[in-house]
Amino acid sequence: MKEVVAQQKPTNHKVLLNWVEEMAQLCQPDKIVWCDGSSEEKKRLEKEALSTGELIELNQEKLPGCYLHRTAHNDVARVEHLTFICTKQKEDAGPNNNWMTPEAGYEKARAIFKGSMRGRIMYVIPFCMGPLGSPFSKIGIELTDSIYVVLNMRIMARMGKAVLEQLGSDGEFTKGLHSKADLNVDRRLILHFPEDNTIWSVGSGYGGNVLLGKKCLALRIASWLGRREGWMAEHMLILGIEKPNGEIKYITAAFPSACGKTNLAMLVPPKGLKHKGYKIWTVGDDIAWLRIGNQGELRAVNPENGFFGVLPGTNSVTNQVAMETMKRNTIYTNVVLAPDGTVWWEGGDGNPPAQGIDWKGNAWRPGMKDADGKPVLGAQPNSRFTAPVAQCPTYTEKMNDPTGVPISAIIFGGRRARVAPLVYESFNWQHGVYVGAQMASERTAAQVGTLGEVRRDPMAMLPFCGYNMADYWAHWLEMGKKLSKAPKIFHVNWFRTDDKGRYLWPGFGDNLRVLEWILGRVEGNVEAEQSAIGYLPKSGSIDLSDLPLTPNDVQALFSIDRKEWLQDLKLQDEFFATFGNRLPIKLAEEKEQLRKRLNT
Ligand code: OXD
Ligand code: MN
Repeated sequence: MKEVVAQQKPTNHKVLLNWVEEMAQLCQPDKIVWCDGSSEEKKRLEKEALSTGELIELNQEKLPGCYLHRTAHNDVARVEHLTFICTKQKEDAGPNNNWMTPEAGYEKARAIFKGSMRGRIMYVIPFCMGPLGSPFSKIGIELTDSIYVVLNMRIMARMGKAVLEQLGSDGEFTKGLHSKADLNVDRRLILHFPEDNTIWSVGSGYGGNVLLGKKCLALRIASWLGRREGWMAEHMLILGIEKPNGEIKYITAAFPSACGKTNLAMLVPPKGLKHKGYKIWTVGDDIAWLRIGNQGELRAVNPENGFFGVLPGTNSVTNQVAMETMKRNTIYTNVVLAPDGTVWWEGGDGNPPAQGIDWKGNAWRPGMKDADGKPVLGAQPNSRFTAPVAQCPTYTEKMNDPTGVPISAIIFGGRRARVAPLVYESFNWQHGVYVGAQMASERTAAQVGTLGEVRRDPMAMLPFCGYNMADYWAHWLEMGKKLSKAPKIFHVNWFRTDDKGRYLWPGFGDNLRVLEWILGRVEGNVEAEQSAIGYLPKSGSIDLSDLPLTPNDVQALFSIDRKEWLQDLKLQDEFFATFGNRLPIKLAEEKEQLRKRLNT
């Protein structure tokens, strides 16, 4: 190591200083740089990244402050098969996680980290998930050899000097170590050591694997901390619905990755409902930290400070608010670079450029085919934008409220062509927890694997629950007992298709129609019908005016096919059985009661 300490140390936190020193001994960087979060630092890092090609400058007139980044071709999504929870006991990680002992994890990863930062700088990023000083918030330190990571973390979290000040000389923090190493997939590991409050990520440069505040801390480690400390970390958007009388109700919604959380969080009221005067406020699009408030209500904070959203399919019709948000100060990852220095992606606005450079850095034309005759995509299907939440036209200062926002309803939802109806309400909290626990969804491009395959994804947390999911469900049930004003729990499915595979529901802005029904149920002023699976909207209780739906479509959207549900229950049986006797008895009972109702 040429120069271990390049700056005056900006902290006297001994544990932190010793740990940075120890990690530097392991990774052998040429230099250590403590990030202060200043705009000078941002400029310096951008300049450096431009000089190495880590960033490409976009047209600064059309996209001020925007840059393009390309990942390695083999490094475009989260790698669930290389993501591990390292606990002393295998049962504590549960069948929902890949597991290693902490000793094995540290040993394997240490061999890859060893000397991995030679010739590179190790950046020390102090960051805070949640508003600084809020009782919800947690501090982390990420050590990384990637400027892309530093610049993304600047957007995604509160970071820099103020965080070190908050940490003081002995505050607790999550220790995150990241190195790109050689980006070799055979030497890639995303390891979590919840018993040590530590994350080690090596061999990747893709956001979901390396922005350690996001999935690794704010979900996997935080879910573990939440159980210990009596709160919850969830894969949920948070939005406020302002009614014409000015009252705002907040809801959270858990959908699996790339199933429209960002779109719902930024919903624009559709033409047909505009006259009703609803306004939507975006508090968060991916993660919610939930605590019980003084009045026994559930309160939510978005721990993040930016969006890391999926681009393909995002356009001015599907998400006008996101398009506005990413017009400046945005990092685009893995999209087409047009000759005029702007960017394009499949399902984006306007026509593709007649020629451009694709996400792999190759010359690209629309309609190109590969050697097998398959279309060559210009943008990677999991291409992303990173943009500050504060740039969102539906941004609300409530995002910085240290006490969070009160939650009136929790929505679970998956991407399912069949089985689940458009919306239903659970009978009560316990039944709602079961509804979340049996969630299933088709696999998307956000994780490596077979697209479209249906898998159970309880609470949309399968890839993110940092401990045994059976214990996580028990924690949900316990939280319900402590909530004297528990939110109602609903399930939605925007993705139901007809026999020809056509989506039955228009989705996007029109999802407000379903949210309106949900609010009505919360306030007790719309009607529902009891069914075997929960409360369904009574005919006419959801405003479907001006929608091009045939009576058959409506029937199909709200129908429950008992045979399909009973078949699905068999898959639930298999899934729940993997948790053995750790499965809370109450969930097994809910499942059997559903079977009984379906058979009656
Ligand atoms: C995400 C994901 O990036 O869930 O939010 O993969
Ligand atoms: Mn997500």
